[in-house]
Amino acid sequence: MGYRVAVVGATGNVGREMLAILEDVNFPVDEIYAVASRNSIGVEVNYADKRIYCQAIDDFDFSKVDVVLMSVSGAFSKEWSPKIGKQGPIVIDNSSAWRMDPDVPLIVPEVNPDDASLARRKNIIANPNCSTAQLVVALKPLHDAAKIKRVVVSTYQSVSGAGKAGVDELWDQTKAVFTLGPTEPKKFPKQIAFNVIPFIGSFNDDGYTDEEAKMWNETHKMIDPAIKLTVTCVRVPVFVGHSESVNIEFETPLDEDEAREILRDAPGVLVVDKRDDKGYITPKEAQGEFAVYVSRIRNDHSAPNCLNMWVVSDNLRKGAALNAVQIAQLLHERGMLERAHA
Ligand code: 11C
Repeated sequence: MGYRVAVVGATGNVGREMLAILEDVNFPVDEIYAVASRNSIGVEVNYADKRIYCQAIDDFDFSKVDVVLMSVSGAFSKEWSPKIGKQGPIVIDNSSAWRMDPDVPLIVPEVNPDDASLARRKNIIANPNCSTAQLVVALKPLHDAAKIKRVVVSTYQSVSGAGKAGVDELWDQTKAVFTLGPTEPKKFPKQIAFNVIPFIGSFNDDGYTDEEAKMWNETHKMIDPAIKLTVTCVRVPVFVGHSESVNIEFETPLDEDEAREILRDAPGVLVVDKRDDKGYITPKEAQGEFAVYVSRIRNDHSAPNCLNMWVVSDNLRKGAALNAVQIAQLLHERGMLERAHA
């Protein structure tokens, strides 16, 4: 026996990935519904070998489902997640709206699965920002081994993090450079084709961006508020896959060999770390995969108890849809979606 599942925002990049991954991981589904805004009524999406047609969120009866996977804007989620949660299902929300709410668990199943016990407080669970999700999967096992004091991260984030409009802009600008000349930027503040942009999200008063602040706030909530982080988020002309250069300072000694062994045993991590051309992972290879890849693990010769590493993952998967589905699996394993069986 399975569950009744609704995917809200089913026509977007992440919504479609959610439907694909539910099938890939054989999540026990009895009934599946695609839900979206009124503009998408009747739009067809695929689940397994079926076509399903989007229903409008305003008319949808959420009391008939057990779990909702939600991929919508923060403002939309602020309005809708509590309304849906009050009707009974647990909402697993991919937006930034609820992540720092003390009554909403923020979960990466490999990192803090026990926080799922708080899910019924509001019937909402938050999925972290894509760049945080892959970072914490790699940091947690190292923190357990040698207590992390400080992390310095620079990200190289793909345009799909900014949704379909981001993907379209890179595609259009890349073509235009060879034909009509560069087009005016719309989604990104500057030309992204053949360029990099050291700015994602919006500026905070201290000069950091909200994307950068999400990475330390969410890491504090999921792993340990004592870890100091400093972050620079950069958009790069890559379609899918976020990369991160990560420097870690530990309280106690941990060398590159020990870190490699710990990460080889860590859930969700795949270490690809040899000193040859095939011995490290780029976003192109991570696209469509489930793992968080760690490569280029090196002792930092400039400071004691410090390591460098390179962390890459598919931002639409571990950074969004896969993590959401893994949360649903966690709830299933812990008997927290029992309504379907009542
Ligand atoms: C990006 N990480 O790459 C952002 C997108 O808080 O869920 C995700 C924003 C969020 O643009």
